Amino acid sequence: MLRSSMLAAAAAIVLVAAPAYAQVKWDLPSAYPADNFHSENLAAFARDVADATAGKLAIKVYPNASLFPATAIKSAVRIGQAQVGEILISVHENEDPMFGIDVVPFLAASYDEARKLWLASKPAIERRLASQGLMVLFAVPWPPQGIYAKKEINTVADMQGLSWRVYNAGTERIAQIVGAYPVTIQAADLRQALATGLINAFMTSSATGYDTKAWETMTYFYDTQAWLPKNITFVNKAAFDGLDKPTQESLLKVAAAAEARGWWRSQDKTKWYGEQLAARGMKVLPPSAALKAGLHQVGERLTGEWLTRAGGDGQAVIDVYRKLGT
Ligand code: PCA
Repeated sequence: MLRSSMLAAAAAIVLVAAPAYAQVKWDLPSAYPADNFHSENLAAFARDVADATAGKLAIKVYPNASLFPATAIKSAVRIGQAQVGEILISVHENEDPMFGIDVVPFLAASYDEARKLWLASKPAIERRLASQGLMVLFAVPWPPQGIYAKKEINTVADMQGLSWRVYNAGTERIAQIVGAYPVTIQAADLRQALATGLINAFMTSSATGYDTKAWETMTYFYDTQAWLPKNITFVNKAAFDGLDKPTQESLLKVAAAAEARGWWRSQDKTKWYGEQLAARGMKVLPPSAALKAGLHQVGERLTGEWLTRAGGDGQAVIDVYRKLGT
C-alpha cells in the first residue's frame, strides 16, 4: 500500500517535470545589431510566439550575423540548418530581379509608397520563395536611404571616384553609374570597414548610420529618401508543415502583428535616428536641387534596367503598384 502510493507520487513528479508536449525549438539567424529596431522586433516576435503557443514553439534569435553571415542566412534556412531567418531581401537580387524591386531608386520612396509596393509585389515574392521551400512570415522596411559622405556632395558628379560601400547589386549599380568604386560590405562588418578610413561614402538608412557610428568617419548625411529596402522574415516550409495546426495558426497571427509593429517602429524611429546623427556632430541635410535631379535621373535609368531584367512579370507588379495610386 505504502509502496504503491510512493510509486504514484514518484510518477506524478515525473509528469510534472516533463512537458505535456514536445517542445519545438527553432533558430532565427539575422544580420543586424541586437538594439536595432528590426532585431528588437524579432525579439518581440519570439516572445509573442512563446506566449501564444504556451511555450510549445521556442524561437531563439541570433542577431548581428552571429550564426550565419547575412548572405548565407537564406540558404541556411532552405537546407534546414536554421528554421526561420531574417534577410534584406534585395541581397538576393542576383537570383531574381523581383527580390530587388524595393531598391529601385524613387520607385517607392515614402512609407506610404513602400506599403503599396509591398502589397503589389508580395504575391510574386511569395511565389519565388515558395519555389525554394520558404514561406514569408512578415516584412519590415528600413528607414529611407540617404547618402553618407566625408565631403560635401552637391551633384552626382561629386560622387565620381569615391570609394563607395554597397550592400547589394542595386547599390553597386548606382555606384557604377555615378562613377564611384563599389565595395560590397554587409552591415555587420561596416563599422570595422569604416574604421580603416578607406570608405568615402555610402547609401543606407539613418538607422544603419547610427548602428555603425557613421559620425566617427563621415561628416554629411544627405536625406535623399531614395528607397526603403525591406527585411523579410521567412520560415522553412517543411518545418512549418511539421507544426500542429493550432501552433501554425498562432505563428501566423503573431507574424502579422510583428509586421504591423515593425512598420510602425521603423517609421516612428526614423526621426529619432536622424536626431542622433545630428547630435553627434553630423551635418544632416536635405539634398540640393541639383543632387536630387541627378539622383532622379539615375533612378529612371535603373527603373528601365530593372524592367528589362524583370520582364512581363516585373511590369505586371509595377502596374498593380501604380493602380494602388502613388
Ligand atoms: N541598412 C542595411 C540595409 C539597408 C539599411 O538601411 C545596410 O546598410 O546594410
